[in-house]
Amino acid sequence: MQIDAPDRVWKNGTMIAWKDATIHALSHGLHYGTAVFEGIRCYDTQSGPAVFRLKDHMTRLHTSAKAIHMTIPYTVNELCAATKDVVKQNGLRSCYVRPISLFGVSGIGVNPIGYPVDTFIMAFPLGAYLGDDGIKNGIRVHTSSWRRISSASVPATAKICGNYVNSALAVMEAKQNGFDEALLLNEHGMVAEGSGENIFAVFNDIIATPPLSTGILPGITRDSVIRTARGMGYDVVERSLRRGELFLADELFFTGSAAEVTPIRELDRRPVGNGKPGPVTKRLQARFLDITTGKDPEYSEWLDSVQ
Ligand code: PPE
Repeated sequence: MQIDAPDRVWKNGTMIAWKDATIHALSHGLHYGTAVFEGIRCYDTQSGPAVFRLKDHMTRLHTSAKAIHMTIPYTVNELCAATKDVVKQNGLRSCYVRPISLFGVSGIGVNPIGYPVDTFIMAFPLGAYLGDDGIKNGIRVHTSSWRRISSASVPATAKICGNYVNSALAVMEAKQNGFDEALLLNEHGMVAEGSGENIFAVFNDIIATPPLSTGILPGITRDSVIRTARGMGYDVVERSLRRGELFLADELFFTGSAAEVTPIRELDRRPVGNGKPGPVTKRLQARFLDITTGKDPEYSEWLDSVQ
């Protein structure tokens, strides 16, 4: 996915030029995947740009770091302030924010304890992650031959860069097979998540999504959708789902900071429902858009104004 490079990037407390936002080739995070990141959206609202659930994302960055024994030398509040600064200094209104912290250079070897930690925060405009047609009409998904990495091997529920080789393999396979996105099952064959999204299924107006114990990323969009759907009167259950059950669902959709609420119109060459985004998905998608763009006062605390 192409992006337009902004002017400035935040690195370890100072603003630098985009072209200088580089890392050394011997960085531990590059060699061994020992880095953690976030994906956050900032929306254009009536009161200026506002970042969606910024504090929750930065808290998750810290939690992910803890899982790999990394101490980010900036507090959650400092990272939130830095994010707003990056958005402001680049004159952005609606954009995607990508913070990343990695173990840098010290020597060679797998153990990074005592290595320096570098933190970058980038922000740039980003359209619909799964395409304009995808967010409107739904996407075509296939079940990956790759299983979601197990929490028995790595902290799979943390947003660790190395974990994403699993996602990259799955999405490459999906694209090569002519699909838009992959769905991964976990090591026990239960439905887990997309390469960069959580999944929801609708059965007779009951909304189901795999529990965190499946080994999925605890998505902030997932949490937002669960809470708003319950507030709208829907029954939302977190329960294990089998692949076969998904073919019986009336509706399926993905959630993610990048993907937002994206309908799934086809799974493994079977139409979902009538092959068009269903009413529940459309209601939740519209509600999510209202909330993120500041048109819904009920969840205004989820928006952090950049001004
Ligand atoms: N599962 C995975 C594996 C995942 O990467 C994401 C976010 C989610 C679920 C949804 O989590 P949340 O964003 O908190 O609702 N994926 C990020 C990275 C996408 C990318 O291409 O990079 C994102 O959406 O920002």
